[in-house]
Amino acid sequence: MTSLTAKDKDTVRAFWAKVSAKAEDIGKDALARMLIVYPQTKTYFSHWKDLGPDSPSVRKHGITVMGGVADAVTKLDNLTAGLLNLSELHAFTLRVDPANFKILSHNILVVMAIMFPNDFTPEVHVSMDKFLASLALALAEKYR
Ligand code: HNI
Repeated sequence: MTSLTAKDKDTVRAFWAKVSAKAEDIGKDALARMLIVYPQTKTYFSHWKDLGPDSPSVRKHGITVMGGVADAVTKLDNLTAGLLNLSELHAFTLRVDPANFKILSHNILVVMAIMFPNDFTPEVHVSMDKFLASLALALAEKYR
């Protein structure tokens, strides 16, 4: 996994500055999309009453997840250390299969491309893809 270049980091920070105001909508849509397109992920949310796109639980958790992404954007220089607690939570408490991190990251990219077609250039796409892959890797750190 190639690490993030200085250019990637600048691109991620600049793009995030543009889209972060819509982080709640991105998170909600990405989570709702993940639950529909990858139904096996529903097992982690069986305690929720409603898993539909308009469910308050999905909206609330979409906000939570994007809070984690926003935090990661501030820790681009050391995602592994920065996300250690979150990795522990997902590995030991929530027991989320790390393969799902890539799945959610993919859905976040798809939603960003839909919501910001002009800003989501191929250059932004590659840097955001590398950032979210590094985020997934950092979250999987405690599984090793
Ligand atoms: Ni995740 C809780 C961030 C991927 C299942 N998740 C959180 C919290 C954050 C978070 C932040 C709240 C922690 C706390 O309460 O202190 N999750 C992220 C991020 C990603 C991610 C940044 C990847 C981009 N989580 C996933 C995936 C799944 C997942 C892929 C399962 C498919 N996460 C959960 C569950 C919880 C959770 C389940 C607890 C939710 C609840 O109801 O308490």
